[in-house]
Amino acid sequence: MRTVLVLNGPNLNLLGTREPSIYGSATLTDVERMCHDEAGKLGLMVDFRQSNHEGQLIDWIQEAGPECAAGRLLGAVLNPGALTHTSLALHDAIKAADLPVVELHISNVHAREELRRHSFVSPAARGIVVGFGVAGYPLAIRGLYDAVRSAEAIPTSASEGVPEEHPRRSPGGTTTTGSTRPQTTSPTRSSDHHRLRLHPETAPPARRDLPGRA
Ligand code: DHK
Repeated sequence: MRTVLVLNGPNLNLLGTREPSIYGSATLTDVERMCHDEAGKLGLMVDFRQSNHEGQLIDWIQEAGPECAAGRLLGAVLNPGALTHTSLALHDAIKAADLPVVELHISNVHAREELRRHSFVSPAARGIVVGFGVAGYPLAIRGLYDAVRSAEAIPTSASEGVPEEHPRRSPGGTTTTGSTRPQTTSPTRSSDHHRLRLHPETAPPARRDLPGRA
């Protein structure tokens, strides 16, 4: 069973009492429970952590890279707290680890002070969830799961015809495989590859002609 890492940065240990008009009344323990509930529905485990220290978050991201490459970790949901707006080092760590990350903010940072509108993390993130309160955590887990599964369903040119284990592209352009991840699709013929480019759960609905149009 694969794990999703959920990382929380500075001051998020104070959730529940910290500026509740902005961050709500749920505690970080409540959020952890929500993450476990959502991950359970997806057949994932959760590794939920919080630190007030930038270096600790960077160490965890660095350690997550090989776990992800080995197929034991799906990726990470990261609420970097205020480090969002200051930390090029977090950006670099995500890139260096080649880690799929969903950046998450409880509040809508774009509707707050100007200084919260810039994120060093966003350019390194696979996706961003902003402004849904703590309900964003399960949304981010779901989004990460769908994004990673969609990417895994797209064969690389190096993997054409070798589909039993879904390869993951490593930074050097070679591929690594992980055998522990849950597989819901298993392309066995090259003719299946085109069909798998859009994951059924994430594919946009079929376009319908507007009423009255020929
Ligand atoms: C949390 C923080 O601690 C702030 O520094 C960010 C973010 C916003 C949040 O909304 O989760 O600016």
